[in-house]
Amino acid sequence: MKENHQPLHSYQAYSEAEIQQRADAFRHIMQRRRSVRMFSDRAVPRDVIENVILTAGSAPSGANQQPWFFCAVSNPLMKRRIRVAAEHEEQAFYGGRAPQEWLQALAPLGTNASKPFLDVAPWLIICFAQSWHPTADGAKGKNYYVSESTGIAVGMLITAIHHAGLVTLTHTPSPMGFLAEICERPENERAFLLLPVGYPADDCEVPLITKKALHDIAQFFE
Ligand code: IYR
Repeated sequence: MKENHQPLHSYQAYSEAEIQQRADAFRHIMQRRRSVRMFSDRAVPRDVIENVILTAGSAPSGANQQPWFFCAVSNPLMKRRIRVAAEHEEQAFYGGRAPQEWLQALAPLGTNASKPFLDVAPWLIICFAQSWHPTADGAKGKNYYVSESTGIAVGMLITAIHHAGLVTLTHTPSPMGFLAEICERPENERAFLLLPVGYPADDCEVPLITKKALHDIAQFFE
């Protein structure tokens, strides 16, 4: 055995039939996920949020540097501050900063600068990416594959939220500088994504969209 290694104790073996059944069943679970913009204010217990963040934290990362940090906000005053700041940015975006082509791409989603979900949803999880790490002697240490790693962690976070029975939205107010300020994050971190988490509103609606077919997203070389 290599130094600092151990046998793969955690692997769970299944028969090929079980693997086929599990892959198919999980696809059906995940295909029910939708990005939700209309939230209920119903509370979600903190331990659920702790668990989905720990699932995200189990993601693979470049050199296992785990270059992510999550701020979970249920404090109403802080949610309000975030909403006000995000809507301020979005007003600039929808009111002129966004190129016409981008606004046209967003039109089918019916989004605009109003972001009520930012103070209605019981939790906001803000994901920060750590562009570098402070070394022992106070220098800037290099982090590897930061966007890839953080993107994978957020993908697992979204999967965990959906699997738990809650809904979320990958919200990207842009620019997101205000989030590091409000959350008082250190200078090596930049906001990566903001996810409101909770239950859908009773009258929740989602845009009519479709996902690409297998042949549009994959090619097999056998
Ligand atoms: N950040 C803006 C615009 C927006 C961008 C994408 I990419 C979307 O999928 C939806 C909206 C907003 O949140 O309104």
